[in-house]
Amino acid sequence: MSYAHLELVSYYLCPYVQRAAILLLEKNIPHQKTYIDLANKLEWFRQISPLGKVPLLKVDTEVLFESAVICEYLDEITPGSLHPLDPLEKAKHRTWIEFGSNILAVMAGFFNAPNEESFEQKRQELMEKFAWVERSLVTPYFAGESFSLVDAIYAPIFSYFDAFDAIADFGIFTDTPKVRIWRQALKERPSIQSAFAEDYTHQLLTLLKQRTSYLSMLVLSNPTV
Ligand SMILES: N[C@@H](CCC(=O)N[C@@H](CS)C(=O)NCC(=O)O)C(=O)O
Repeated sequence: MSYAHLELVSYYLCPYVQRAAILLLEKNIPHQKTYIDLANKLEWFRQISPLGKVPLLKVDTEVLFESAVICEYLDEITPGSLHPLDPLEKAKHRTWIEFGSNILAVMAGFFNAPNEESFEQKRQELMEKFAWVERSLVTPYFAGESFSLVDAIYAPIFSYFDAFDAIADFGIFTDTPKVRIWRQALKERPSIQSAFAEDYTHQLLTLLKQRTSYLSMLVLSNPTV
């Protein structure tokens, strides 16, 4: 199969970038990766990124942005769609992809909460979100035995929780046994294992230590992390 020249413009710890990285590996698509420093956005990046965000996918001379769109494109240019064929089922999968982005936004609040009260509020919100996911999950993957796009979207969410688990048990998945099974199945998937560097959790914890949030205070006061 021949493809256009694909270049994923990335940032090392970005969960949205990781979605596209998983798709590229899952579907065995030749590509190049370019890492940028989001704290120091270079002019070439500003010129091609309408939102100033990663990921971007350069497709020959064209540029795509927004991770969910990039993932759908990568799925469509390769055989064997990771979306259901039935339009209603496909639409349902897309709604859960959107929900995954919503979870990431709450996670950013959890990561950056300035005090215990707002941290607890975000923790509760995350538990509510995963209770919704629990009701729609089949397992071992989102829709059962077949890996789908929704799986690629949620894997980076769970990778962030690997870092949070190293700090303490925040009990977010205590009441969602199916989500726990799903998380484990994703962790064992080769494309997902290859998408994350071995020191991903360590890097994430290092980033967290540089913040001034309630969670970073918890990391700094935990001698085992
Ligand atoms: N909705 C976007 C979100 C991407 C996003 O928020 N990327 C972050 C890094 S994880 C970013 O580039 N932030 C840079 C900035 O906001 O200046 C997507 O799904 O691609």
